[in-house]
Amino acid sequence: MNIYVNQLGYLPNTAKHAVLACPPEQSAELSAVSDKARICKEDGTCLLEKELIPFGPDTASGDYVFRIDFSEITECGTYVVKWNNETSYPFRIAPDLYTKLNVLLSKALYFQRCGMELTAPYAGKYARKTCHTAPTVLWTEYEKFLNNELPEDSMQKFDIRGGWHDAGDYGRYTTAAACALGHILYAYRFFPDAFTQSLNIPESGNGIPDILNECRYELDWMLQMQAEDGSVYHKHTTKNHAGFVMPCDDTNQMILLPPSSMAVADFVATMALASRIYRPFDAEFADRALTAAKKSQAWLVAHPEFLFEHIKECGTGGYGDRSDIDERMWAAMELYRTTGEEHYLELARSFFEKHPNPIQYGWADISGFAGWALLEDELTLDASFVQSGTLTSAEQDFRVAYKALLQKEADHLLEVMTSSGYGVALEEKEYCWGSNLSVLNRGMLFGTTYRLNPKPEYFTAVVRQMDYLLGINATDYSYVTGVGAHAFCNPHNRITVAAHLEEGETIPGYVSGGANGTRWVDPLAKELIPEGTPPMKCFVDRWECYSLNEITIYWNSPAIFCAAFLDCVK
Ligand code: 9MR
Ligand code: ZN
Repeated sequence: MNIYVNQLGYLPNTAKHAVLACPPEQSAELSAVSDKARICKEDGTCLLEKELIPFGPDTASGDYVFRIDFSEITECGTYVVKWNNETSYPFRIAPDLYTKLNVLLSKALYFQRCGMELTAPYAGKYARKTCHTAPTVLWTEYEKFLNNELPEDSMQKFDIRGGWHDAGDYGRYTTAAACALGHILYAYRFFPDAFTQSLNIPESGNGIPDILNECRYELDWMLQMQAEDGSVYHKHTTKNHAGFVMPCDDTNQMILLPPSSMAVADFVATMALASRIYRPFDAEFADRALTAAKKSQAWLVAHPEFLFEHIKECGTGGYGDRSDIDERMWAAMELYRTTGEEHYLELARSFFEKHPNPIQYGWADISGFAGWALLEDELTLDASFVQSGTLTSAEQDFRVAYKALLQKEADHLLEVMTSSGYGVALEEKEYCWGSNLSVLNRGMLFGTTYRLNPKPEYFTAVVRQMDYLLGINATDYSYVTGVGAHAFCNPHNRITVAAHLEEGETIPGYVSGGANGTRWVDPLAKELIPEGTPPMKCFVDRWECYSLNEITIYWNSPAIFCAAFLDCVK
């Protein structure tokens, strides 16, 4: 039996729940105990006694679940939940929990930086040497290069540097980068007050919010991924993943893999969005980003077909896709929002009509970002924000259609959430590789819906998704390193593995991929997790388990969005 709490804690005025779970065979015994749950302060004084709320069997975890609601406690402090002889991990109630979480989540991106030395003033004991600065070659010339079949001077070499390592590997992938930047730039656009803290990075103090400084590091790399003709390379990696060595010791040849239409469209969208966001701080960069976006948009228009070649000889991340409608929709929508030119809106609408459910926020389907662009002025909490241009009837129409879809999806997901004993808006079949991204995507969707239609249920739904991430899940872990009394601490991250840190030590602020019921191809996960384990429990905190416990930039980024929402939205 276990009592699960949000190990980070709870905001004073939001919904607070804990979950008491046991194996189904103990449920009768548990129901017979008439004890109430007690919410106690650190010194043992109990503030509140609450009846357990029986939920019953929870399919995703296989547990029999009771819930404890203690929303009425609003006093700041450190608490535990007790029931019978069980005690939860301690947690806090405080107004700034999500501000602090956001700093950690954002600073983790600094630790992903490639192509520069991380020095002690910013990286502390995780300081490390520079990496991946040697020239890159094209995949089409790579074999010849290796076999010395091409004279040195006829090779095309590219000096591409910087960006964030994607994950526990050292690759850099355009669509993954766009996904992370989309979450973060919109988090900043909608909730700028959540980003006033210093991240203690080399650019700190330059008058630009640090979150934008950090994103700029990725944007500058992305700009280099644009080819002469306006297409954009899909990825920039070695042929195979490096071993578990420090990035500076990964000296394998870097390669540029061929463009994909998703990469081009994502590039257009990200640059058009960045152009708007950075304009008040750096007009030169804003112009450059927009020019780059338009150049790639011209390529997209000239190449209306879906383009993606899965190159199986290259063993790094695939980031394959089956459709580029969502990316093209996002690109057109961002260009419309940045330039005000009507034809982009029409183009975006034409892709919208072709998309069955354009409200996704993951790397494979980023259609929801187009919705954020469409509704930007309605979603932002930035008091100084002024939407340029007038609202045409075509746009008005589009907004009505989009909002109806969003509302429908949010209501459907509320039902999914209500059918989970743990309050997570994930169906049993949705615990796949990176399930925490799906959880956080739902958090972002609820948050977006709440801003348009402030029903308390949507707000609480955002809280519940973060509760899941931070400890109210059947694994007993907080899925953010360094956050909570029992946070996972063995991420699949080459840097922390190669550094041979002490037991339990790790760089804070990383989000784990989370439970993965599909068991996939990961040998240790398969060995350690018995067949038939309920999906929410398919997790082990072992660094070898790449399909469970890797970290990525786009698992941190939606957490940044949700944390910023909870920090600012009342
Ligand atoms: O996050 C990706 C996940 O959704 C996919 O199922 C998985 C297999 O294709 O790949 C994940 O992405 C990995 C990427 O390919 C390479 N860098 C690490 C990423 C996280 O595991
Ligand atoms: Zn690197």
